[in-house]
Amino acid sequence: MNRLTPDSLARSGRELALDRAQMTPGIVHLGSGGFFRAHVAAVTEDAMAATDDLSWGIIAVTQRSADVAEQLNPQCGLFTVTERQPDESSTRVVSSVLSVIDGHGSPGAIVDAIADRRISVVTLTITEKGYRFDARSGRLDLDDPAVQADLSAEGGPERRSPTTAVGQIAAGLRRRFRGGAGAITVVSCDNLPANGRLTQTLVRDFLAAAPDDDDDELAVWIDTNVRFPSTMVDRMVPATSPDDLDEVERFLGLRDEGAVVAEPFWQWVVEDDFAGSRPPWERVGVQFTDDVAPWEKAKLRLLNAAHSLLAYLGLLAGYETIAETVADPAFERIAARMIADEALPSLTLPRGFDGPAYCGSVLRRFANPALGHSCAKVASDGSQKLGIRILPTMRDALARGEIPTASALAVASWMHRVATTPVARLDDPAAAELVELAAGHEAPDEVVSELLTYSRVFDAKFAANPAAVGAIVDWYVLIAAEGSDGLKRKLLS
Ligand code: CS2
Repeated sequence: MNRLTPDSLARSGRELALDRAQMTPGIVHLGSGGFFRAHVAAVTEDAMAATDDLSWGIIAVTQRSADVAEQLNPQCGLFTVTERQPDESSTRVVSSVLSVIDGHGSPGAIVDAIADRRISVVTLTITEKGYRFDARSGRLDLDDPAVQADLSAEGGPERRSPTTAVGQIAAGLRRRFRGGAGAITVVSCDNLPANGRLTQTLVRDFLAAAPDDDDDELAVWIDTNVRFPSTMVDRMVPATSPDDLDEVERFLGLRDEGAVVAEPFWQWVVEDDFAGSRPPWERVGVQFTDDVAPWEKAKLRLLNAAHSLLAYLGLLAGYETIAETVADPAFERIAARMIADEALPSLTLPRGFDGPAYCGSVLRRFANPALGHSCAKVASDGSQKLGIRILPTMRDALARGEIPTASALAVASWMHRVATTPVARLDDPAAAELVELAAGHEAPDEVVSELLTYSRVFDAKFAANPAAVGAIVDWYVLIAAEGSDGLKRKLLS
């Protein structure tokens, strides 16, 4: 097998977009999954290529497994991104990643990388659960075993190797402060509201819980030298399948074990609040703004909410992908209703943002059959997603005196999945607790009321709202009694 590397690529007559000999590291990226490769890494390559500023090479870090390091390091960081549309696809080689640190095997190297004075930006795509925060308070979850392990390590966070992203950033900042390495900006790129503010709070919480002698000076240094801008990121990136790898190999004549596929669309809105220099991302279409909140909110409540609803409905009906699910008229109709009638009225849209057009484009993007975005992937980690994507819309609608029935279906179909899926197959960090809550209950109203006691997702006021609970129970009763066929009949009636 002839692997993708700079040499093999050159031998095949293709050129990289960047002069790798001149490229120096400027970014450390935590969480190097497909989304990072198709979004942050590709956009950063474009920005370097457009400006000849080659100081933004990326040191990528994997957090949970060595896979990406094993895929990309033998390829000197190179990988392909294949953009898929219904009737065409195009593949490019991305060369902005210099190397990958296996955070699992050598977590200390991550702290070293963040403390490197050539680095002035840390980007993160670690998914919702990677933040290890308590959604009720928006604070670091001090009961989380991994957080506890990072905090209790002998000698404080700098003299050992934290394994959580927040612990790594905190230790890296402490080392930068002590080593005089200069200002740095931490850019969260996960689907969380106010993701920058959240990251800042969690890093502060971590440092407060791991006190050291120079904490007062460190806190002042962080306030002056570290920024945590919020961002809104968007691009659908399904898991890469073995067929995808074979297709890229046929196209390139080289084997790329780190290949990713993505939809053509991407968007990145970034709060313009950086401590030092930053990549010239604005040159290639990244939008900088003073206020990202309306963008984040709109994307979470429209795109991500509809995605989650369709994922649970798709699993219920036995569909493999989001595209198949949204092609079902019953499901397309309820998703459209949820975002247009329930979510949109709850939003203050950013200037220039056409709400109805956005809703239409989201459903069209979902319908891209070439993407193969699995329902299972989008349905994963529901306990981390529903409270952010669905419940705020429901609360706002209830406050307006409306009953958000379409959003209630997202909750009911998630609950039905929790109650009917073996714990080992429920891909969710709270799987064991959720399944235990539902266990032993058959009656829909009991299952619903048990799951509503899960306070990391549902607050007591919501759980006691008769209109919300009634709407969820009604859907649950229908699903339990008549399955997806009965549900579809109802949705089309
Ligand atoms: C999806 C997102 O997996 C999920 O939960 O809703 O990853 C979605 O594809 C992206 O946010 C699109 O930008």
